[in-house]
Amino acid sequence: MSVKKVILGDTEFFKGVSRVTYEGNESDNPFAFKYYDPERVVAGRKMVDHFKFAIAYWHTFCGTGGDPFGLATKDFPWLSSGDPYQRAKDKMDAAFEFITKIGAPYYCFHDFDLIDEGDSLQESGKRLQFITDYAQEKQDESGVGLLWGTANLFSNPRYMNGAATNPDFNVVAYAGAQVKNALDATIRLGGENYVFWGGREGYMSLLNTDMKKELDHMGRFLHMAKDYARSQGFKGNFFIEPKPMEPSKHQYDFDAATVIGFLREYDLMDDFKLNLEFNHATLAQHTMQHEVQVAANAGLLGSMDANRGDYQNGWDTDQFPNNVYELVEVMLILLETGGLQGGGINFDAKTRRNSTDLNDIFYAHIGGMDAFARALIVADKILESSNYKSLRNERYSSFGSVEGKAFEQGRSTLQDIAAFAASHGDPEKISGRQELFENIINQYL
Ligand code: XLS
Ligand code: NI
Ligand code: NI
Repeated sequence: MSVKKVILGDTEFFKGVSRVTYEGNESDNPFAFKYYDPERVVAGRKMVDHFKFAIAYWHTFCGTGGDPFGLATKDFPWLSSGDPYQRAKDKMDAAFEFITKIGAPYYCFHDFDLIDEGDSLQESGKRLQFITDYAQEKQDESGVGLLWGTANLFSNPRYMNGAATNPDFNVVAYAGAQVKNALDATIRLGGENYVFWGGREGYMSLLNTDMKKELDHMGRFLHMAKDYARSQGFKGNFFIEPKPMEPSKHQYDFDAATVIGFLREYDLMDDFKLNLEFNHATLAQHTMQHEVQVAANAGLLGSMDANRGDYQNGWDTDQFPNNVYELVEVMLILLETGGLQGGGINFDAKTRRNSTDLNDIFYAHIGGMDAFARALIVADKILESSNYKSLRNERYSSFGSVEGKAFEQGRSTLQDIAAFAASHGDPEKISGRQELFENIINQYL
């Protein structure tokens, strides 16, 4: 899928910026890509298809910079109408103007990013249908697709004790109604995937929590959602997005390994994969590389939420990704394991609270897309031209011996390898040469 043309509503919101194009790294134009060239083929695929970049509706068009210590700082002109329906249309005009100007082939949303929640389930459903119709028009005009939809099951106070894992069945059922509507919208808009991020699916204190019961409920809920979507013809993937904490003290979808265990236990492996987020990985005390590798090992690497954390702050700062060295490590794994299954790269990132110009939104996304593009090019070169793979393989070469193979293939016993050890004496010290591996990335950057 690629963007057909720039789509303007009645008002042009991002005045003075036209379609962002690739100009190469000699260009000084801050509104041009230096590395992201959608048509360029790397490792057998166009860049546009490697990444499937998506714009996150919530941060980019709804996030006005408020934090626990202060009010909104960003005066988004598309939020000025007093009428929720008109405001939603204006916001969508701004969104499609930005998405088509930046040339992203996809976007992602929560139900109530698109339009404000109403004061009853009925009114909310009506609103969502209204804006889904409008989104359909916008998508058709532009060629932009929906990478994934989701339901916001964490902002409304009714979810303070959880959504699918709420101890009150009334709330669980309400969450079900909301997910049903969000699935309907996603399906109608040709959404390729559907995400569950369980911000409030967890606990604040185990003293008042029956964890086993709550996890069983979550398993049931996900089965129901999946069965409903399949019955409506949805062919895409469901993704679970792990995060260890924030807003809950402990979230059930802690990290990739935990989610994979959950999916196995509740028999959801056939329909669900993972949507991994950089800043969530680091909150779980992992690197993103670790999370990506864990998911790929299980064949469940679905999609990514791109951002970065902060070395000093311990929370989800959701900054735009710019650490090319780190991204190269991620792209190496992606290229070696066959890439994302069904998903793409969604910029779940926000400009800083004091980045108050509309142009900042362009700089941020251009920077992020360029960082990924550069990392892809470098990772491909490393795999194609350096001795990276052979150096790593060499570390495992002793498993190529007769005894090593017998071990790997399950043909030897503990007595066998004990006898092998007895006849071979103390192993030699073999360096892991970490610094040498690290230098390879720098050499190709
Ligand atoms: C929050 C999550 C959220 C999900 C979608 O930390 O990243 O934005 O991506 O609900
Ligand atoms: Ni996310
Ligand atoms: Ni996040």
